[in-house]
Amino acid sequence: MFSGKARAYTNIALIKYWGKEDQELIIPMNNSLSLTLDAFYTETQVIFSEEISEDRFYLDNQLQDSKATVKVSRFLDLVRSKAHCNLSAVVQSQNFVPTAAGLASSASGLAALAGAASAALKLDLAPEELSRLARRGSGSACRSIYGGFAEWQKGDSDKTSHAVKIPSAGFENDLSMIFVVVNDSKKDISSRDGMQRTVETSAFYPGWLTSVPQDLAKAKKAIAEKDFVALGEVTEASALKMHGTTLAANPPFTYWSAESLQVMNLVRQIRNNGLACYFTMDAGPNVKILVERKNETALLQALNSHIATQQLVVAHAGPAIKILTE
Ligand code: 2P0
Repeated sequence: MFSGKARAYTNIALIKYWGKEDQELIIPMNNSLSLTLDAFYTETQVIFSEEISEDRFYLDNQLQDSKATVKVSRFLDLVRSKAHCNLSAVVQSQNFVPTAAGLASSASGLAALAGAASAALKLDLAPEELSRLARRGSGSACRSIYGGFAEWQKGDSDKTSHAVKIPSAGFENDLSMIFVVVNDSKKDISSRDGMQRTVETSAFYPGWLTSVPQDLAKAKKAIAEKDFVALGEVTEASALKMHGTTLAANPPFTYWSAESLQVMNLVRQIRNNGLACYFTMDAGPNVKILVERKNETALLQALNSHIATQQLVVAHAGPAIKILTE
């Protein structure tokens, strides 16, 4: 029996990943930059054993169906092949999220799975190798190997596409991210399907790709100079550009709901009143607001009269993946 356990934290991209150059290897079309957060994480234990004949996957103590299990099995196959192991595994995953409002993340989930499975089979991977492995499960997971700021360098092969830590002299500890959980009645389009449709059909996609290098450079300069306003501006711009591409896809789609727009407008209004804060959004209707930690309470007060407290989740910079002893 070979057992390993890991805890990985989710990350939110400030410069977004949107589109794949290679769908099988998950090589992205552009570099991205993220902040790992403390509020949401996944703990996963993987036990490879001769006593079972097929993989079993439990999420939050519930045995998952064959569709969810196949995804985990495919990922485990990568780890098994690296370790020359043909044992089946029991995977137990727990998502730790402050509310039950659909905030579970594939980034923390696949990073934790990569960490636990590779630890179980004693692969002893360096961070960049673990990042490469996590990337094969879900692109954004490769950034959750690191605490604080990380950049996923797209590279051009399985070997060269991985995340690296961005030196920041602790700037991430000056920041807060407030999640605004909004309701959405629309049917979901997974980020995997959404980004692929955008790459293949959106008239705006070439514009997105052209703009990323400048935005990435701005974000890295802002981090180096601890310039919150510059980082906030480019974060919001990157999200708006990414979401702009989906409107020109065929068929067109958007992850925004009416409530998302209301929250975005509220953020602009609060900013116009003198409190520096900036929004970002991912493949769903929730809005995340970046603010300096010293202004976190003031922002929560400003949001208070418009948004119910239960809809707000406060996060700060989180740590790197941790391999846990059982
Ligand atoms: C990001 N997103 O940079 C972007 C912005 C959503 C919007 O990475 O297909 O679950 O597994 O590589 O990583 C979410 O997509 O997609 C994502 P796959 P993933 O965070």
